[in-house]
Amino acid sequence: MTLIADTAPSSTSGLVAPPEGATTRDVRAWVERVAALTRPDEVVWCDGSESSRAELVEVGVRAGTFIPLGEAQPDSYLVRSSEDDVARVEDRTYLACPDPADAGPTNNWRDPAEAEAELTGLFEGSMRGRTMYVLPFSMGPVGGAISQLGVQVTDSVYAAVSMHVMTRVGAESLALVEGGQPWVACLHTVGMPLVDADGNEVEDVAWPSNDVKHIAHFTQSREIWSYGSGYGGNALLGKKCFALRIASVMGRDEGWLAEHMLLIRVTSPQGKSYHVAAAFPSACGKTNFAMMQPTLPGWKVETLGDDIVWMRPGPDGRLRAINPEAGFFGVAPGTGYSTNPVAMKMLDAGGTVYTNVALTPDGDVWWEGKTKEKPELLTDWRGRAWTAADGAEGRKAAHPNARFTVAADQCPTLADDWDHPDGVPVDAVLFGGRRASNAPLVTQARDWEHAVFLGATLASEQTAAAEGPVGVLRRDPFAMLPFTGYNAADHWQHWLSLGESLGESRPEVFGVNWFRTDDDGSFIWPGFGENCRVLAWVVARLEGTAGAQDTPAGLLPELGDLVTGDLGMPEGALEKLFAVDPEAWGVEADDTEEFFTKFGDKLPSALTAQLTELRSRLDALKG
Ligand code: GTP
Ligand code: SPV
Ligand code: MN
Repeated sequence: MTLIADTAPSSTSGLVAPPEGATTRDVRAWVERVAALTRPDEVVWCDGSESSRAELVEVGVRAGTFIPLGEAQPDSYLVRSSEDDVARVEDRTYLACPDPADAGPTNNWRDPAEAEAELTGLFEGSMRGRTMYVLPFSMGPVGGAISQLGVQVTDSVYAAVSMHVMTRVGAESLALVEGGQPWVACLHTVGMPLVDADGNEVEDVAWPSNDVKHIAHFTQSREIWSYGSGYGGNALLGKKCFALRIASVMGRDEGWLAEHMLLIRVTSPQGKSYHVAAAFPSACGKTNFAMMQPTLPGWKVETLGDDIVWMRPGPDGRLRAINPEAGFFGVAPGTGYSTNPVAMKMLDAGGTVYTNVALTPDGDVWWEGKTKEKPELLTDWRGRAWTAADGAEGRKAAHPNARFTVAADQCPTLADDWDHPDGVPVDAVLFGGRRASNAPLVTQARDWEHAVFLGATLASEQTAAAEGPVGVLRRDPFAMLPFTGYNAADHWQHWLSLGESLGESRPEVFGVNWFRTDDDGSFIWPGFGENCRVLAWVVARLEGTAGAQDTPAGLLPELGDLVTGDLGMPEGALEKLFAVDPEAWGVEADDTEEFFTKFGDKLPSALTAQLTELRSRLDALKG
C-alpha cells in the first residue's frame, strides 16, 4: 500500500486534522492512510459482537498474551505486562496545541507540527508483521445526546479486547461515524514490528512494547497518537486520552465537563435518592466508593460509574451526568472480600481480564488485600515463584497497580438505568485526596467560589497508578492533574462560569479525606462501607436537617451529627479527623500561593480572593 497522495503533505503523514474543507474525516480513507503508514499484514474491522470479542481472546491466547484461568475464574484470563510497562507514563504524555499557554504549567506541551513529524517517523512501519484492529466505538450510550464517538486502531490484541469491555465497540457506532458524525481519531501501536530494519523476521513476545513511549493529544484536531505502551490509560484510548483529555477540551469549548469522577445514587432510609459524583485521584478509592455496601441500616448505594463522568446542563437547568465507559478498569490490590465485597462478587462471576496479579497453583488469582491470609505458594505478577516467606519479606505477589477489566453490567450494585442516555441530575460533588494530615474527614464548601477553591487546591499522596515516587504529596487539582487537556487554571474558570450559569440549581460541593493517619501512621477512619456515614451527613446537608460549624477548612459537621457512636473509635479520634491546625494550614496556604503563582494571570481572581479569605480566617483562629 502507498500513502494516498492527495491528502498527504510531503513532510508528514497528513493524518492530523481532516482534509481541508471537510468537517469530519472519512473513516475508510483514514484507516487506509494509517495502514499505509504503519504497514500491518492485515486490517481487521471489529463489529463488537460477542463472537468477534471471543475470537480476539483466542488470538491473545495463541500469542501467549492471555493465560486462561481455572474453574474459580470462569471465562477469565491473566495478562502479564512487561516489567517496565505497568502504569501511565505522565512524563511522556503531552498536549500538542499551537499555544503552550493552552497546556499551562501542569501539562507537557509539544508543537503540533513537530510532534506530528516525530510520531509519523515512529509510526512508519510500526505494525509490520502484525494485525491492525479497527475499533469504532461510542463513549456513552450510542447516539446519546451527551455521548461521543471514536475510532481506535491498534496492533495490540490486549488493547482491542479491553476496548470491547470498556467502551461500546461495534457496527452501530461505525454507522454513525460513516453517517458524518464527528469522531475522535485514536491511533495506537505497541511500537514493536515483527520485521526489523533489514527485513528480517522478529520473534513476538507475550507483551510487546517499546522503551520509547509517546502519549500525544492533538487537542485542536481531536486526535490521539499513542506509541510504545500496551498498558491501561496509555493504550485503551477511549479512557483517559479521549474521555478526559480530549473531552475536557470539547467541554470547555461547548459548555460541559469531563471529570475524573465516580457516580452513584444514594438512597436514604426514608427512600429519598440523590446522585453524587466524586473526584478522587488515581487509586484513591473511586471504585471502592462506587460499589460501597453501606454499614448504616436502611441506606443503599447504587453504582453508575467508577472513574469518569461527563456532565452538562440539562433542559431543566440542572447538571446531568453520564458515565461514558462500559466497564471497570479497577485497582486489584486492596480490593478484597472485607473491603469491597461487591467488586469481589463481580470479579468471581467471570468474564474478567486480570493484569499483573498473582496466579495460584489451581488457576485462581490473588493480590495483596484480596484475603487476609497470604497463600503459601503463588506465581507472582512477573511469572516467578513466590512463597509466603517472600511475602513476609515484603516482595509483592501482585504489582501495586495490578488491575481487573470487567463489563459494568456484571456489577451486582449497578443501577438499572446506569446507561440511560440522558444521565442523572447531580445533587452533590465530592473532592477527595489521600492526605495523612490537614484535610478533614468531610467539609462542605461555603459557596460556589469556595467549591472551586476546594477542587483547585486538592492535593494527594502519589500512588502506583502512574510511574513515579509513591507517597509523595502533590497538588492534584480536581483529581485531574494528569488528565486536563488544557490549562488547569482555565479549567477552574470553566467551573466558575458553569456554576454561575447553573445558578441555584448547581450541586452542593464537599471535600472528603478517608486517609488521615494517627501518630503511628495508621488510618484513623475505618473507611470503605463506613464512608456511608459521611454520605449520610452530605444528604442531611442537602435536606437541611444538619447544622455545620464554619471553619477555615469550610463547613464542618457538628460532631454529634455524624453517626459514629457504634464504631468503637478511640477517645479523641473523631476530633483528630476534623482538627484544623492554624499553623499547618498556614503552611498549606503558602504552598497554595506558590502553586497558584505558576498560573500567572490565567489564575481566576475569585481563587486569589479565596486564598486571602482563608488566611484571614486562619489569623482570626490564631487570635
Ligand atoms: P483509578 O482507577 O486509578 O482512578 O483509582 P480508584 O480511585 O478507582 O481507586 P480504588 O477505588 O480502586 O482504590 C484503590 C486503593 O484505595 C485500594 O488499595 C483500596 O484499598 C484503597 N481504598 C479505597 N477506599 C478506601 C477507604 O475508604 N479507606 C482506605 N484506607 N483505603 C481505601
Ligand atoms: C487512573 O490511573 O486514574 C486509572 C487507570 O483509572 S488508567 O486507565 O491506566 O489511567
Ligand atoms: Mn482513574
